[in-house]
Parts: sequence; C-alpha cells; structure tokens
Amino acid sequence: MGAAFSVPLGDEQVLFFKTFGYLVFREFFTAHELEKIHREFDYKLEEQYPGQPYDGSRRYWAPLLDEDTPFFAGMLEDKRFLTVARQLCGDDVLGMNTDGNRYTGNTRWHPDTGSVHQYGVKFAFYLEPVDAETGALRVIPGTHRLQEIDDFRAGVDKHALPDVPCEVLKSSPGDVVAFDLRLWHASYGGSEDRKMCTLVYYNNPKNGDELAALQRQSRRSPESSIKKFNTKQQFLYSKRWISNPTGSPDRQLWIDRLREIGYLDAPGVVEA
Ligand SMILES: O=C(O)CCC(=O)C(=O)O
Repeated sequence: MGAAFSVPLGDEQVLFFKTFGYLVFREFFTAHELEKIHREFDYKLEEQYPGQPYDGSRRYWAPLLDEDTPFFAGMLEDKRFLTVARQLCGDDVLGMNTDGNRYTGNTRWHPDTGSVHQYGVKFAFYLEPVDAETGALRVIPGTHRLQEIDDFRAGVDKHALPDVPCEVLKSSPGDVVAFDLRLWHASYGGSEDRKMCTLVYYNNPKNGDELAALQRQSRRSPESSIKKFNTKQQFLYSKRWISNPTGSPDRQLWIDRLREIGYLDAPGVVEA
C-alpha cells in the first residue's frame, strides 16, 4: 500500500492502518523541504558527537526538537503530520519527539513498546532510497493487535531475520512510512550509514493501565536514548522547548498533559 500523500486521510486508509498497523505516503516532502532536512540532519548529527566523526561502527542518534534545527523543530506541529496522527490516534494525541538516526547494518525484529497499553504512531523517513536488500523498514502486518508478545518473540527469534514473513516498505527520499508503535518491525541489508528520521506521537492515556504504562515509559526513556547513545545533550526536552517560545497551542496542550501525568518529572527528561 503506498498512496500519494494528501490530508486528511480517507476512511480506507484509516481502516488499513487500524487493521494492519501501517501506511506508506509517497512524495510527502518537497525537494525544497528535503534540502532543509539534509542540512539540519547533517548539522545536528555532527554537533551531538563532538570529536567523534561517524565511522559506521555504531548507531548515532540525536533529538531534533530545538530551534537550531527549525524545520525539524516544527514537524510535530506540522498540520500534515498532526492531522494524520489525530485521525489515527484521536484528537488529543500527544506529540512526543522528532529525531535523526545514522543506522549501521540490520535492525532485529521488535515492537517499539513493551505493553499493549502504550501505543501511538511513528512516522519514519529515510534520506536515501531503501529496499528489501538495502535496509527498508519491514513490518509484520497486524502484529500491533497481539495481546501477548513473549511467545511471538520466541517464535520470531527462531528464524533468520529475512526469513520472517513480512511486508517490505521500500521507500525513496520524500516518502514517509507511518506505523503503530506496537507493530513488529525490522530492517535488513542496510548500509553502514543509513540516515533515517522519525516523529513519534503517543496515545493520550485514557485509563489507569494506559497511564501507568506511559509513566513507566517516561522513566525508561532517557536510558534508551540519551544515555544509550551518549549524546552531548543529556536531556530529552530543553527548557526552551518546554517554554513553548512560539506559543504553539498544540505544543502547550501536550506539555500541560505530560506535566499533569508526571511524564516530565523523571530524571533526564527535561533539561535541569
Ligand atoms: O530502520 C531501521 O533499521 C529500524 C527502525 C526502527 O526500528 C524504528 O524506527 O523503531
């Protein structure tokens, strides 16, 4: 499935996402936007690793929420992404983060959340063409609906990565892939410098289980990002981002809700 992008999504696209857990949008970004994306990406991925030029031996990651990367900083509030996120996850969806990655090699099969109670949508876009043998995202359709993932993980791990039945989401620069955070995904055959960016929106928790899952996630989040990748910036949200300098009403709603549920309190989440 790879519809040319326009907002709002049609009912069939929404149903496809709910049923299978992913969508592909062709030609989402213009050539001019892609130039800005490359410029800001190159700047930030270097700035976050001073004195450590990328050599392909490990993945580099950087958050892209601040004003020194203005195009990325505005993406969560970009009506194209936000309209789709609201259609897929509800009007009160929470904009969480925007990041850049330099991947090396394969990524094993996994979902992005450890609980059926914690979900949302991730938008991903690759800066070079990728296909089945060169690191395109591959997904196992429908696995966002699994209630019990441990048995599934054990079964998947018995197979070589490329032997697991799946859909390969081949993409060209400008295309965007959207997937449910619970959907099992992987990549195979990527180069030692696969440039990829993501935007993440979380479901706004509606009950005790969902709230507890998100609070757990906030405590794990610094460990699985700034600590793991050892970026120069040792927090997820800057004071400036939290101060909402552009007065964005969307961002303010997210900040207020995240503050209310204690998401911003865990050490390493907000700049000290
Ligand atoms: O592109 C890849 O290798 C994997 C991407 C991924 O796992 C993710 O964005 O969650």
